[in-house]
Amino acid sequence: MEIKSVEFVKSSAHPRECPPMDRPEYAFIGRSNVGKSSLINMVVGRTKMAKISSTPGKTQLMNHFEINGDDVAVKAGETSWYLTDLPGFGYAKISKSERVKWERTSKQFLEGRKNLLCTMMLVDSRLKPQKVDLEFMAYMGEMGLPFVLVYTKVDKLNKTERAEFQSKYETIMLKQWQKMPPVFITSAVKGDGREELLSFIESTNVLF
Ligand SMILES: Nc1nc2c(ncn2[C@@H]2O[C@H](COP(=O)(O)OP(=O)(O)OP(=O)(O)O)[C@@H](O)[C@H]2O)c(=O)[nH]1
Ligand SMILES: [Mg+2]
Repeated sequence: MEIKSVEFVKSSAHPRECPPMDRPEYAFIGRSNVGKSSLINMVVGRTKMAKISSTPGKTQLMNHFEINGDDVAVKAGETSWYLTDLPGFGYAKISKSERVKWERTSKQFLEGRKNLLCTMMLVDSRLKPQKVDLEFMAYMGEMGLPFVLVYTKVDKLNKTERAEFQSKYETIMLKQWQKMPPVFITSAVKGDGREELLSFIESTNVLF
């Protein structure tokens, strides 16, 4: 699928402020600093759509981006869709009340957003499987929320390290799951995984 247009729609503090649920949506979720905003920029082919920072906790609101907006999409005979950048979790320096608020808002968003076809669960390929990530996937599984697993920053690993990471992650996942969810191996720096993510989205859009 070609990205013909990208437009920032709005930032929302609460699910009820989010744009209408009138088209397919994909949300990027994961720990602070995992690379959600960077990956969104890489996928849409813009360097500065979603704000990036080396300080964790940069994205505090839910940011909706409209891809191939109606005019363009209608012409091409495709649907327009949303990419959503969600605030990161698991940042050690935030207060307990902030953490509780994040969890409540995110869960309300995920459970109430009927047009959300899939959540992209990002995990950092430089770290060993993190408890909060595994717990969050368990929650999505219990709620029946579809998700895929996205390994980020693979440009930091060599070929052997990548293979090791994948096999370790799979071993841990398979203790909790009967089978692996779809996996995407990505680098926002090198562009790895872009085509794969876009073709996944294209084939999922038809389910809407
Ligand atoms: N080497 C490398 N660095 C990356 C990659 N993706 C992101 N980064 C870096 O990781 C840091 C965090 O990236 P962000 O995209 O802001 O992460 P985020 O998940 O949106 O973070 P929050 O908004 O704080 O939750 C930045 O310094 C990025 O430049 C990648 O694929 N490779
Ligand atoms: Mg961000």
